[in-house]
Amino acid sequence: MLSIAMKLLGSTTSPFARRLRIFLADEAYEFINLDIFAEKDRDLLTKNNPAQKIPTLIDGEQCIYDSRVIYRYLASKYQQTALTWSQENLLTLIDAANDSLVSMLVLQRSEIDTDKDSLFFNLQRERVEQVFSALDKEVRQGSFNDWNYLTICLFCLLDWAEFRNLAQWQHFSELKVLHQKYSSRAEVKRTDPR
Ligand SMILES: N[C@@H](CCC(=O)N[C@@H](CS)C(=O)NCC(=O)O)C(=O)O
Repeated sequence: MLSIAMKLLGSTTSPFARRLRIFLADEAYEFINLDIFAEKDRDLLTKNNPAQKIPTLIDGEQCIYDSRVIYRYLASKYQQTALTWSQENLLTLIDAANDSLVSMLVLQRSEIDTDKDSLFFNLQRERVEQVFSALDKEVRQGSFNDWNYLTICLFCLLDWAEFRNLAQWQHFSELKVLHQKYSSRAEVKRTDPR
């Protein structure tokens, strides 16, 4: 029986999809680039994930939603060690900033002025700044010394925030060094959304 190839539903611009595309750089899988706001692609997305979010992984009969769960699935499939609790917390920080910035982008696309001084926008800006500050300290303390999934996630957040011009992190010197250090990797360049 032919085995069904692994497929990742994503988009070339999604930072959540990019982390998995980089992680899967040396694996055999098909990347399906969706325009998630276009009707045809939306149908395919909804059929596979009623939450209508990317990334979504299809591995044979198994469909997995959410980058965090997809990573757990892949780490188990490729027999990689699970994230430690500290790494899980760092991933929560990265995801919190990423989610806030995705919300801000969708609001901007809904023609809402996100520069306004109002509670929702202020909360997102404050969260993102606090997360960047905490991550900058963690980089200094060595938590991101290896090019592993966690570092990939941080890189994708920083690079996407810059690409979409959603938040400034360049004044954090450790984040800046980390971003520069990994920008020239082949799998990073291959997945550059610009
Ligand atoms: N927690 C999710 C977040 C994924 C996410 O927010 N993806 C965005 C694209 S970058 C999305 O699908 N947005 C669709 C929408 O908000 O309607 C994960 O880690 O996979």
